[in-house]
Amino acid sequence: MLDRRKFIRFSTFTSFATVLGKKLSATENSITIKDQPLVVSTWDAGLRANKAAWDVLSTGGRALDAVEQGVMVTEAEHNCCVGLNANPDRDGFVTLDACIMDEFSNCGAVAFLERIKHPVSVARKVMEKTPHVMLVGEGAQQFAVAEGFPLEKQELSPEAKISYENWLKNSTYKPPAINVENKKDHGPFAPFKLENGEWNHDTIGMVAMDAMGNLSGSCTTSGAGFKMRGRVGDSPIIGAGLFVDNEVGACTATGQGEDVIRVAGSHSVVELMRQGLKPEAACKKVIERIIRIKGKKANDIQVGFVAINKKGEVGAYSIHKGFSYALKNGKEEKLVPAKFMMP
Ligand code: SD4
Repeated sequence: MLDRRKFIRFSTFTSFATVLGKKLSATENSITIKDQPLVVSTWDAGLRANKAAWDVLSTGGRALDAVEQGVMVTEAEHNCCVGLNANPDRDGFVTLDACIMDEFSNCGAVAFLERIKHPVSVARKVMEKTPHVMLVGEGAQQFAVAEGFPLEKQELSPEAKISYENWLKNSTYKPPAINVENKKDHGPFAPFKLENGEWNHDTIGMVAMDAMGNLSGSCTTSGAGFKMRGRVGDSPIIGAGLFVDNEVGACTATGQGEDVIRVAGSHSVVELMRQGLKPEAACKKVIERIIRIKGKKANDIQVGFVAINKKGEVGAYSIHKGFSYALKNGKEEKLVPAKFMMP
């Protein structure tokens, strides 16, 4: 039988759950609405992704569901660098990387995954249904199919076909250039500036806080365009492309994955927040660390971080001008240019 204290707590829980119209999976101790829900994600595609995340957050859903639903929007779009419609590797195959992490430090990832439309959802299945954190390549694909994900056709989207044919004319695999004015000259690593002067987005990373104040994050990408076959970047690496610590904050990264991995980027940002730095200051410190390591080569790469802390404060920083993040909460919805170290 329930004692009175337990009964009160239980009924508080159930009425809250009923008000929100959702089955809540959080423990009864965390049933306090102390924070407004919030979602941030990388680049302008984040604006559309945030809307789907907000549908979950604004109805009392879990941040984990929000960050999955959110980036699935981008995975299904036609763009250069996320999902099956993105640019292929140098052998002409689209290979995808993704990860997800929740408020309990559960995490799952897939890398070098082919012919599956929603890698982030496979990453979530890895987290929930296996004793592992990461599956790659053929094994990841087998697992996805066993879990009921359809195997899509192996074909390039019309846009990717054109990009790949253009790339094949020179097949350059030069170091990435950031200050280029058109697609033709860009190195294998996005982001790059379009002819209309806008920056193309690539990877989408998303971090969110739900109405319980719980944090989760996701990250999904096709990685670097025209990369070596088998290359995996930071995006599916927990601690590099994404890190969540429900006591402290969450961070995700975009840009040249090799240099994010080198400094365990997202984890480093969260650890700096743990030491008391605000999100922007923490992101800046890790960007400075990358620049210190790279020296002059930092001119040629872009890396950006965006982070939130447990208070719902948001911050971002990038090496170069041009990185922006999308933010949505109960009051506003906007694209915010990140501060940067170099023009
Ligand atoms: C990668 N970080 O695979 C990804 C790509 C990216 O901006 O975010 N580019 O390295």
